[in-house]
Amino acid sequence: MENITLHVSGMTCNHCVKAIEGSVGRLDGVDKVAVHLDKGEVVVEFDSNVISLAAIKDTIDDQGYDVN
Ligand SMILES: [Cu+2]
Repeated sequence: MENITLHVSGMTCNHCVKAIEGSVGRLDGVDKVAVHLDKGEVVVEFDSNVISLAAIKDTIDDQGYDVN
C-alpha cells in the first residue's frame, strides 16, 4: 500500500468532502481516502499494482477540483 497526500484546491464544504471521498473511495485499489478540508488535503491509501496515482488524480479532477 502507498500513502499519498494530495493538495487539492476548490474544496469548500461538506459536499466537496463527500464528493471526493465517495468517488475516490469507490475506485478499485483504493483502500482509504480522507479529506482534510481545513488543510486542503486529500490523503489516499492505495495499491499501486491495481490503480495509478494519475487515475486517482483524474478522478478528483473529474469532480471539478484542482489537484496540485
Ligand atoms: Cu462543497
